[in-house]
Amino acid sequence: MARSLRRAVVLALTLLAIPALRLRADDGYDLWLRYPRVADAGLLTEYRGALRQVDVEGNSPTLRAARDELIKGLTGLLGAAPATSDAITADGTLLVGTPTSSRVIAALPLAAELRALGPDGYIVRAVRMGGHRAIVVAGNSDVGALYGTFALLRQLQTHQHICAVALRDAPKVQLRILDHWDNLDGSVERGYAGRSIWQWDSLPAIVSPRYRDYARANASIGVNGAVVTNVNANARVLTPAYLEKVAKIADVLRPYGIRLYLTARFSAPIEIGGLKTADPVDPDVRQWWKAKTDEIYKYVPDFGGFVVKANSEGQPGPQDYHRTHADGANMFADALAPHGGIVMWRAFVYSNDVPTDRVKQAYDEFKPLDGSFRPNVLIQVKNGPLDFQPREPFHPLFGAMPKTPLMMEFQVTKEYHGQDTHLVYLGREWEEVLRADTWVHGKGSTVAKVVEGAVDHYSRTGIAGVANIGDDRDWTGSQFNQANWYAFGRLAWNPEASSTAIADEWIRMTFTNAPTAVAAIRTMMLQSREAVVNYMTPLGLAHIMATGHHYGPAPWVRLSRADWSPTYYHKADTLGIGFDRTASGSNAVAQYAGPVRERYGSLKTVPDSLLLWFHHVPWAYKMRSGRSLWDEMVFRYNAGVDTVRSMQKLWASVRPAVDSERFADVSSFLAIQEREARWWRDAALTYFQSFSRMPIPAGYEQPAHPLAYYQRITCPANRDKPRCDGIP
Ligand code: BDP
Repeated sequence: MARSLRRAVVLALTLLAIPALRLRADDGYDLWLRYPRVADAGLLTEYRGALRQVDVEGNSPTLRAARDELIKGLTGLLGAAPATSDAITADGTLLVGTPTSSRVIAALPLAAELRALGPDGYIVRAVRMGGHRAIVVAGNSDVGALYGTFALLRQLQTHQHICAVALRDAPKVQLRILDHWDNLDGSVERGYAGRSIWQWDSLPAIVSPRYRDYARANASIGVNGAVVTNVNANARVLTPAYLEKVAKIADVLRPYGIRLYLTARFSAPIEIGGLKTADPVDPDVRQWWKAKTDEIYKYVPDFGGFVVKANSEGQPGPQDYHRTHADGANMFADALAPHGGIVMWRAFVYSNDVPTDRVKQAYDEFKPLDGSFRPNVLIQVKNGPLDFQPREPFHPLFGAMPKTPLMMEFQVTKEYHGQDTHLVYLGREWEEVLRADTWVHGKGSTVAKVVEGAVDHYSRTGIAGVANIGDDRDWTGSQFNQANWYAFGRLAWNPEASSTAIADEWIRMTFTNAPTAVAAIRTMMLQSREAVVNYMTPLGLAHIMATGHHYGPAPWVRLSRADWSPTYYHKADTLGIGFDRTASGSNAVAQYAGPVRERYGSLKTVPDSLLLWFHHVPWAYKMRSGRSLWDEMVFRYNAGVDTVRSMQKLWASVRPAVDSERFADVSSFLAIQEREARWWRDAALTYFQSFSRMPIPAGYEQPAHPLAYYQRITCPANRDKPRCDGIP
């Protein structure tokens, strides 16, 4: 409410300030599928000539979806609906289908090339047929043809020539899945975009049209799975009343090639099954899950499977019965296998009694289980060993379980990155992790290659992203958060893709093709990740966010449980700061392969960006820049604030190219970000200064308030809205 009011005020002021509005106000609902008319006259002529008529051969729900999208897209982009046809009768036909749905496509000389691309691959190519110029969009499967359709539309949306179009692509990862941390009461854990889009109360009677737009958006970026419930699971979703609702959602997602998955609460046999135990080796428990799984497939015949969070943060799991993660995962795997379903078992675990460095625990628990999981189990591993921080080293499990498919888990929702308001393009962060070299089989065994199965030859591969989607009109709580949804899909499709190229595409499809504006917005996006690292957790700091909501700074917090406490993570004292994870400390660095271990383990070679993650360093330590560690910290915190200011300037420069509503929206959020970057900087520096006892060098802005002031600032515990009391 507060946010929509603020937006309305900002918009009204903007409207008053701009005498002639050239661009239609836009609330962002259409995401990157906006299809505005192509303004460049030359391109428009080219497109109209090449796409006079559309011939989608086949009538499956998926091919119908492709036809609908083409008509919508071309009508918008070209200014008039294309003719439809069922034959190539003239120059300028767009032919879409598969070798099965279309005899013409089957007869084209690209069959073998197409087959090599696998079920989801496609070819989009300018060809001549019967003396006529045509463009073919061919997939091996209907969904492949749908992906090809979106690829062609992307060419038009980003103003590429298509006369000689020649695209060929296939995903490098099989499972490209969005995880919704959505609860059955409509709330979203770590959601900053309103309520859940799944309207459980009105399902199955009412099927919101939004589900289809959600599916379209996902298909356009290659996402092919949706886990619709929170990892902190509720067994009720497995009851018939809910399965009926679940089935309705699955029906809408299916034509778009998206399978539905559910989270399984480990104790469901007790909670809804009336059993006394949930022990995974108990025959009654196993039979219960088998029957429950069979029942789910009656509602959703292509049900994808389960995600399970077990023995983590208080969730029930096999260890409650002195069984292993493998015993637990395999029980589900056995129930799912006859139907072709899979289990995504999360490795985000840490013990309740804090025996050791928290970042070591997932590796310690899972590595010994390598080889003991069923073939339809994937272990889902967060990108870093802690918890979705602005910067972490890659998780040491990647590369360490050659016999078990590991899938990547990214967090698209920005729990630890300023949530809805701060502009942070996560494509940059994910690219950094994916390109990190594990060195498990020598140089080039990057995390991307591990996840693709190219290092250990996994039979199943996957990437999951914790969704940032809610029922806000703009879907993601801010215009720029849409870019993270987009980048997630594109990187899941190809983990080796460039985050810069992805940003470029997204900007062109979402905002404008005007070259100077594209360049300005791209610069903002590419800078934004390092900015947030600098103003929140520079030099390898982590988890110094306030407890609970994780929004603002609170490095001073010390809780009864050490490994939930910021003080545990930064370990600042009068001598220095940082977590010693070398052999003289927790030795977490030993979980990495030789060359990585050596690089991170030595002060001489550890990159500045991870210095305090691995080392406890004296305040006066001389950095590569020549500054002392303390001065470097001051420098970085200030650089973070300065970058946000330069992002504001860049955004101001694109005003003529962006519609007023979204322009105002982003401007107001950038103003919040600038203020809160200062809040972060000043709170962190005044606190750390109480240990370093060194001055903030002249030339830098001095904190406006004493430490006690920052310590008094409070935010609502469950903040869907960014208002905290007392931010200076
Ligand atoms: C943490 C979140 C918590 C999640 C948990 C998880 O704060 O809400 O339940 O991750 O991934 O980052 O299970």
